[in-house]
Amino acid sequence: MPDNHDKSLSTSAHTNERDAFIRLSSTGFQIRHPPPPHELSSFITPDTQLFQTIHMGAAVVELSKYILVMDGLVPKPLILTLPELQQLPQTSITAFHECYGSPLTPPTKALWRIGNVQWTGVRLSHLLERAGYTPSSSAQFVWSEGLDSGVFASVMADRYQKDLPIAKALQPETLVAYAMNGQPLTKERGGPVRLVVPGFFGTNSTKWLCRISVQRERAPGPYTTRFYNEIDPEDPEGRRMRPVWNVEVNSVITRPRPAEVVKGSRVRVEGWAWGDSAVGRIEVSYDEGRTWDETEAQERVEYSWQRFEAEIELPPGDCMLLARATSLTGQQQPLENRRNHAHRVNFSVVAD
Ligand SMILES: Nc1nc2c(c(=O)[nH]1)N[C@H]1C(S)=C(S)[C@@H](COP(=O)(O)O)O[C@H]1N2
Ligand SMILES: [Mo]
Repeated sequence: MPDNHDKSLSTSAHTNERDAFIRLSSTGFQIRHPPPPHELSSFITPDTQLFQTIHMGAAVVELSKYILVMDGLVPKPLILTLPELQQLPQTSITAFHECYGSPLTPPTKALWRIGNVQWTGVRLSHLLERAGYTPSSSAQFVWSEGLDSGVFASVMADRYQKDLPIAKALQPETLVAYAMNGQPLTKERGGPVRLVVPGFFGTNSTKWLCRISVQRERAPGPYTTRFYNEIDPEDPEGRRMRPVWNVEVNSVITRPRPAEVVKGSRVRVEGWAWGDSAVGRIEVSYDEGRTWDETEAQERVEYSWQRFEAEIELPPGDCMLLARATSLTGQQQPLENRRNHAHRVNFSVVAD
């Protein structure tokens, strides 16, 4: 008997992408915290060091039933099994990955939920093209949905649902990914398939991805309406809201470490800088920002974070070092009160 299983999955009108959902492996909000910045020493962050954020529980997915649906304002809706997706043109991209932090409290604290990894999958633009997408005034957003559901902050959601502006969905960096750092996505990472939106906050990279839909309006679910909108810091009246999409310029100091005792007066400073726009200049200060020493961040690889190094001359004694990055588009890290405010490290210098 020929095995029609895969075929019937791709053609049956009754196929429901949610049939692949088995259960949540645990329920409720779950964060796996990243190590402190000074332990993030490698350019590519290994999975063991990369933070995880899960709102309602990690979905356990039955691979043989897994399908990805693309529908909405496209002339030829798609249904793809995992093997079908994996046969499409494959792309890899190195990109920083950052969690916005809690959507419940104003983001004034730095969390350093940050890493830098390589994702592999298919360009979302390629899938849109296969579905016959053509620009129109009605196609404004691309919605993405995960197989997870449940309660977060007392709000019930029947699915994790996000949206992107169509222009970002069409960018070559936006991927439907099935691997990270060369390995298939684990269950906690959103396997078998997730969205990856380099340059945008992690919240937009829908895990356990099962449906992509081209739509006219923003998505109506709680993760785009109640959660993950913020006051636009550029509004002088501090009232206008904006979706949590583009990552603002940010940086961390990885050397010296907190409480390190550095010998000799020449102190080597190292760190990472990132943002939706690439970073150009990095400034470091050891006098609370009265004076700054300037250095250039290393060039960005695709959407990677960028290394910076500086050497500064310091007198013996206790020191508080500050670093702030400026993007090539002129955005600069604030010194305080925002989630991307300048990182500070306290250490001391002793004579050689
Ligand atoms: N389906 C689904 N996708 C999701 C989430 C989720 O809870 N459910 N969390 C989001 C958030 S807030 C972040 S920061 C990233 C985290 O991805 P990671 O756990 O692989 O680091 O996934 C995003 N995608
Ligand atoms: Mo997040």
